[in-house]
Amino acid sequence: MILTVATSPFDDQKPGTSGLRKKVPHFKQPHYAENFLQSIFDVAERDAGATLVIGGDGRFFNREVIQIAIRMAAANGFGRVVVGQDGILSTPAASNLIRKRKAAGGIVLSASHNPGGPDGDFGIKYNIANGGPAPEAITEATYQRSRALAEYRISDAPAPDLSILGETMIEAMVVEVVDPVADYAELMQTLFDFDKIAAMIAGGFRLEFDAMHAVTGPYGKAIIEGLLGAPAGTVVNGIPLEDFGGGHPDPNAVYAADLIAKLMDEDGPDFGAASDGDGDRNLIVGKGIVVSPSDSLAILAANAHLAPGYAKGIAGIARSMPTSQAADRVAAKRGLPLFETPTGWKFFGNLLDAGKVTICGEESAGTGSDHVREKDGLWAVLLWLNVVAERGESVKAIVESHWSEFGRTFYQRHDYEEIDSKAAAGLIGSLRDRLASMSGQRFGTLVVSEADDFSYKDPIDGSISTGQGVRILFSGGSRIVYRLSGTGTKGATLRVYIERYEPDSTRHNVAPQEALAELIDTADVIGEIKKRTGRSEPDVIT
Ligand code: G16
Repeated sequence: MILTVATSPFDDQKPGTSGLRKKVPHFKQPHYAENFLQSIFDVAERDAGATLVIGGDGRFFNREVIQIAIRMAAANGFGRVVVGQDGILSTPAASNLIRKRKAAGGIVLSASHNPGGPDGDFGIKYNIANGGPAPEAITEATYQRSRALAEYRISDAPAPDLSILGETMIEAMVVEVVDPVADYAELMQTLFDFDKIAAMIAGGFRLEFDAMHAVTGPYGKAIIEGLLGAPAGTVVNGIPLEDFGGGHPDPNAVYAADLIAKLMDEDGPDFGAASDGDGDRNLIVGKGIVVSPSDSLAILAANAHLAPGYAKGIAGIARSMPTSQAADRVAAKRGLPLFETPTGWKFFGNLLDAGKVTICGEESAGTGSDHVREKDGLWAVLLWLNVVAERGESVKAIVESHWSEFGRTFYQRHDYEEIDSKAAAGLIGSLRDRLASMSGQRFGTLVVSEADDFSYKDPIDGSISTGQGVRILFSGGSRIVYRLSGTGTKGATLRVYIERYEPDSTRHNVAPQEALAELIDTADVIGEIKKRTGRSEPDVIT
């Protein structure tokens, strides 16, 4: 029976950079998840009997909300739900299924790289029919709907057992439980030269993939150990756990320190990689070198044609504004269009749909292509492996030859986490107030050439997004960018992005901290970070 349940609106269901993310206890409030799901169903466009894809990264509370989502989908006119076995789907695999099944959209349950567990984070994201995150117009409409919601609809029938593959019914809706890996693995085989990579591995190339006890464990095992024939044990932390084993499933220098240490050892593997909670981020480490995400985007864009799926070349490149300008230099040299978008994968969707770009990426460890409409961690790992196999060079050699061809863009992101929200707003507000007088000001050897608050007009649908981050540009191409994260769940996180271009290859062999020293000091002077936040050091540098 379909029930209509009376509810009261919550005032804090505004989606951030990527869906609604809150602490688990917050999500556990009565009606909280139901209200947000009903708000999505009320604004999401679909025909009667449409298909909905549902999956999540397996974190704590995933099972409960999947059951609720299925029972609500049955009460909201969907004809079929396609759900990953045990409720598991990586974010890129969900994107692929939405596209392949011509679904009206998908619900992805994840808080990405944020920690999980009873006091950890949880999230709900809605993806549209192209497989990508809902654009701002839809997330805003969802928020407005959530503020006025008075009731939601749900079936009182229990959702089916999600451990069994196959079809069952709930009300008039089919629930189809699918293997979470199969379609995704099939797609990867259309893009990359699996034989060539497998031959490289059989020839003694050693690799390690850290799934961080998150969703990519089964994907990594099936693809890297299964299809590519890497020895058992190549995928470490490969069993998805509800609390990620107590770890922080964020593939960066802090949380993937063990993997990085192995790659810095002469006797260690040749190639290391990691992915995050929901499988859309990636970390690439070569022997003796950690590849910065912005460099990875530029290098993959410059080499993608070496993989069969991109042999015809790429149409263009898109990067989020805070991502370094390394990719711009590839685009300029290769005569390709380059698009600079606000932070958030949702801004790439229209460009990909219109065929304007093939490769997209972000400084936040995300790279992807037009094969789905999400960033894709394993895809990046496989493209890197394909490039390494094709070039027959080490990761380090490939990175260094890229720098000598295009110049090196030194880059760091400094995160100040859980700072006071008012202090954070004050810092950004003060920067905005000073923008008009900034041009021409000198800080040591640095002269400000331009300063603005980034806004973006989508070239396809004309929508405008303002207030996307304060940019201070210096003559010579250096930059400092300040913005507040849209994915945190406690206080505010200030992100400061710092970059400097160095064309001279005799000066490439310097640590970023050293190459960026003057800009790092200047970031504090201009941003008044210590004074306003009381913090003398960032919590994380990536
Ligand atoms: C999400 C978005 C990304 C964004 C990242 C960081 O990634 O999909 O586009 O770059 O958050 O956003 P912020 O700087 O606002 O915290 P994920 O992997 O968390 O879904």
